[in-house]
Amino acid sequence: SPASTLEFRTIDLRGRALGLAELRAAVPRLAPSDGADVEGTVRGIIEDVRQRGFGALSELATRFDGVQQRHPRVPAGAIAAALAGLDPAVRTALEEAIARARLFAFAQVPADVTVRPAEGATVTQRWVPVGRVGLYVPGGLAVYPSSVVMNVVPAQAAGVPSIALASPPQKDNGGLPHPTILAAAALLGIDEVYAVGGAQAVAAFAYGVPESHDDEGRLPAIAPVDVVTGPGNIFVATAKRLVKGVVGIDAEAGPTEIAVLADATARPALIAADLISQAEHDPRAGSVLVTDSPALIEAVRTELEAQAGRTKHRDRVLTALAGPQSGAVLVDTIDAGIAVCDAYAAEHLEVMTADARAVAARIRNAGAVFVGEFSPVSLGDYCAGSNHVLPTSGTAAFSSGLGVATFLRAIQVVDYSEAALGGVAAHIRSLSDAEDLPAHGDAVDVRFAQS
Ligand code: HSO
Ligand code: ZN
Repeated sequence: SPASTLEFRTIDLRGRALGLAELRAAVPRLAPSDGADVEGTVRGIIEDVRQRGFGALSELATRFDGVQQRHPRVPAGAIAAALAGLDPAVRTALEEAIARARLFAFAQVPADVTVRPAEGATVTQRWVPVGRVGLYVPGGLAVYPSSVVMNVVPAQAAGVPSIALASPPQKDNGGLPHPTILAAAALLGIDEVYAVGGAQAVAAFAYGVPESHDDEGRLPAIAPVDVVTGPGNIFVATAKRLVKGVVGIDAEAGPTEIAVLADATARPALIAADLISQAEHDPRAGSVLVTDSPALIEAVRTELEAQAGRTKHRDRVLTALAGPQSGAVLVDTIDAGIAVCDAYAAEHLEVMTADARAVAARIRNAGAVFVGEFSPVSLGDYCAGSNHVLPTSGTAAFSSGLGVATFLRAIQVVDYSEAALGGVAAHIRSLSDAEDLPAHGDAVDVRFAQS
């Protein structure tokens, strides 16, 4: 039941010297749901798509989306029409978002490196993009053209030659995906779009759908992809987990999170606005304030009460703020606050302290850090140039947000001359004998045997 008045708990860690494990247990966070309950259903859908191809996709579109569909490929004309119908202000904003995201993504493309361990010997790390990517774009409550930008731009900057997009068919849009999604695809130059939702889209991308024929003629194939990215509900997340290994996937995104590390100099109205902005996504979203100032907590609480009362998605926001995944964490010092933030490893961390830049530089675990009062998370969600697909649920401790690297592999290229191989032949012999794999040494020695 949605909360009607503000609840936002305080966790008081003052006077307690907690280690990392204790801090991780103390910070507000939902226990991750592993999707075990929907796994059976999702397995069934994946198998069905693998075995019956377009027949299965068509039946699932009727069952889950309420649309009749012969083939899910969105016609080029429909994509062009969606762009023509896009609000000009949204178009201009998306174009600016794309330009800034491209600036950052193209700058990330890593250079190949070559070392020369000896005369006549080189070892190279050569970066190669994956051949094909499938991007899933949800179509339910959350229709995010900005997420199309954030997924497509790094794949294009990486040089991925083939990018396909799937998004659920909409009953009230003639069985096409949401027009804003189609328009964003058009702006990015993506013309391969499928009206397929949920686990079936992930299955179609992972295994491909072979060409087939029906009474009306040919049903062209969907080629399998190498990497599936994009957010989605529990069915999509479970499907991605199940096809992982067959294809690469981006991180399994949990509910979005914001942490704000602030001292008494911060402006409570800004902190409250930013906590609400991410709580707006999802009743399970996490909004966390970490501070050494009890007075700030009270002031933020007052602001949350006032601002939440007049925000559009009030019920969702109040539910998120009241949840065990949200609250204020009170610490003795900003140094202790940094330790709390590193233990929490937020998807988004805002730093609003007297010397925000210096504090931000000391943060080790976060998906993205937003420095000072003019760098809110909303900026990063749309127009900063940074990517908004970021590690959630503490996974920022070991993983990174979406970027060019998501779509690249490093191939190691070994190129030795005869003399260079001769220079290490005795070492290879010693090591192969030590591992009781003498044929390894033989494979080198045979090259130097007189015949
Ligand atoms: N804050 C979300 C991304 C988003 N916000 C999309 C608005 N649209 C997760 O980083
Ligand atoms: Zn957001």
